[in-house]
Amino acid sequence: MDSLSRDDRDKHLITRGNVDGLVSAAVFLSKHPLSRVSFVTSPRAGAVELSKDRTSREIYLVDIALVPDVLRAAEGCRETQMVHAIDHHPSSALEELKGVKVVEEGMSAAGVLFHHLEGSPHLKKLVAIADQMEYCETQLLHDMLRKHGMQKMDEEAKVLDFSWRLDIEDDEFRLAAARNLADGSWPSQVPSIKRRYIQVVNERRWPKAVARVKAGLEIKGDVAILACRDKNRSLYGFGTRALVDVAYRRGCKYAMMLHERKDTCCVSLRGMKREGLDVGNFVEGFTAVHGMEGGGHPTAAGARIPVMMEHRFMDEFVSASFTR
Ligand SMILES: [Mn+2]
Repeated sequence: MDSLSRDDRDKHLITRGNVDGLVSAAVFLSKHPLSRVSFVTSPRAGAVELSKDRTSREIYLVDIALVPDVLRAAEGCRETQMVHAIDHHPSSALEELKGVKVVEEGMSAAGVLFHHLEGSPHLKKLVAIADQMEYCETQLLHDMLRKHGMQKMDEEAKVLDFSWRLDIEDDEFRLAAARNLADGSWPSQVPSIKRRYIQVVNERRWPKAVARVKAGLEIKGDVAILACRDKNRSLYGFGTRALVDVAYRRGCKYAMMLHERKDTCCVSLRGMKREGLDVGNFVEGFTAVHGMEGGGHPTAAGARIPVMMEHRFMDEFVSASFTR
């Protein structure tokens, strides 16, 4: 019963709730079946999970940007705890983190974790799905496309991506799904994943989300901007993915989604061009001056700002993006 050693419970994975995060969790659980897994929607939420954990000996942050909150939470860890930062985005804050740091660009975060943990070959197809969803043309993806065919890979990526969007808050589902995927199944072979996928398709959520984006989209320079009213918040679960899809087709290089909630405005930013403006840096700089908080990766970031600052944020981002 080696795999049931208590050592397993000493490990904690903190990652995102998207396909890259789900595959990361499957890779991790395949190595450490009894470990804890937390799915988070933002680096800040990751910092909260990290600061609540004072017992795990090894904590893996996978695809979590090292924003100040995260660094602070890591500093609060006990001497006996080791933080591993595994990412596919470079970060200047990396030096400030004590612990194990592995950053590899050009592949999914799940891919970085897979190589780092020397994951089992039966998970290659899943990691390839994560690479594909993250627009990374890796050798592994190439090999899996050759082995299984483009259509199969596309279908399976879509099944997994649609499934978690049925109920974006349902982390129980994510954990169960990752456990099932850990033994090497295709997403469509896992009944709970397949069922959710079919429901999302039947409810026509993707075309509805795209239509809603198209109806509300505003384009300024290279930036596609969508301001959501409260009830539209999640765009049927497709959120920034639907916005990025429409923005990309219209030739935009950046996408910005805003939702106002009372006197706070939540902003999500995406960059569709790798060599463009670093949106994480931009957000960090803006929120350092105007409050309240924000940060992220070069191509994906988020912030909470006072509603009064919304227009200023838009204008400053649009002009910053012009110069690039
Ligand atoms: Mn990422």
